[in-house]
Amino acid sequence: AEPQILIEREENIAILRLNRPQALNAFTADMLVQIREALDRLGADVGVRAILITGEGRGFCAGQDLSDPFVAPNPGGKPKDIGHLIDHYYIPMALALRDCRVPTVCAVNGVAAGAGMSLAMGCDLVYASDAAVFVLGFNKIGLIPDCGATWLLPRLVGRAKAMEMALLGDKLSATDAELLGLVARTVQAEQLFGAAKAAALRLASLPTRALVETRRLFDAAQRSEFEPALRAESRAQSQLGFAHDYSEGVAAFMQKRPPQFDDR
Ligand code: T3D
Repeated sequence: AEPQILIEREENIAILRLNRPQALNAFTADMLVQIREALDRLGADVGVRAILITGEGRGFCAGQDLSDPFVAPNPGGKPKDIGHLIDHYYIPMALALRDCRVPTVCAVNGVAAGAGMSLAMGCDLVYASDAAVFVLGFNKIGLIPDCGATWLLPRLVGRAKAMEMALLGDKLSATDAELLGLVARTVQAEQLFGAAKAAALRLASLPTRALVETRRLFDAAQRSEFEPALRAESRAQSQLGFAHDYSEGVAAFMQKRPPQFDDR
């Protein structure tokens, strides 16, 4: 059988491709495990300084594979426990993405539906092809947005739009997604991969540890008052101040040369 994800290395970035194009890269349980393992493994590899996630074929990811016997309801039979799938497969993947030790870039090449949209939203930098479409779709199958969507979507687009997308489940074009702040940038389809790769390479040249701390503090600040956020910044800054990348960054600036960052 074809591998469900493909991993390539290019310079100091890793490219992770969802590879079930015939089903618009819908997730199977195996695939979720493989994505989680890849994020952990690549994030721990000092040769990898950014991870680019994209989909093979015309779709990015259609969310849970609804024909997977693991979850597909079997009329008349015993109902399946979706909670088991969420707890053991989706949550570990969502946490691996949130805690990834290098920055992540998503190139949304086509439709991102259900948990596929959550995967995209969970990445640090999201670029979308002008052919991409975003749809939660959970409402149509009697479920709630998951894989972090209830947390991520209202923060990205605000409650009003998040409610509209979740309750009505309409498709959003890439252009609208950019206007709403759901993606950082929309790029012409032919240029998407190149633009996302260039961004990943740029991230790879920057101080990884500081970038990952920035993600952590942005997320933490969402749950915090202003003053605790100031204190958390101070603690993180103090740690970073003792680290190599800070001395290297300042030295490189003073000596007018490119920096060589390597903290993790
Ligand atoms: O158990 C649980 O469900 C819990 C887990 C929750 C996490 C979730 O992600 S739930 C949400 C699951 N996803 C969806 O509900 C989306 C279902 N798909 C669609 O609504 C549409 O396919 C799209 C809007 C994504 C794209 O539409 P379109 O018209 O571009 O393509 P299509 O013709 O519908 O799909 C192309 C093929 O992919 C088709 O197969 P075929 O006919 O060519 O053999 C279609 O069946 C297949 N496909 C699309 N999405 C899925 C899928 N196969 C399995 N699972 C899918 N999710």
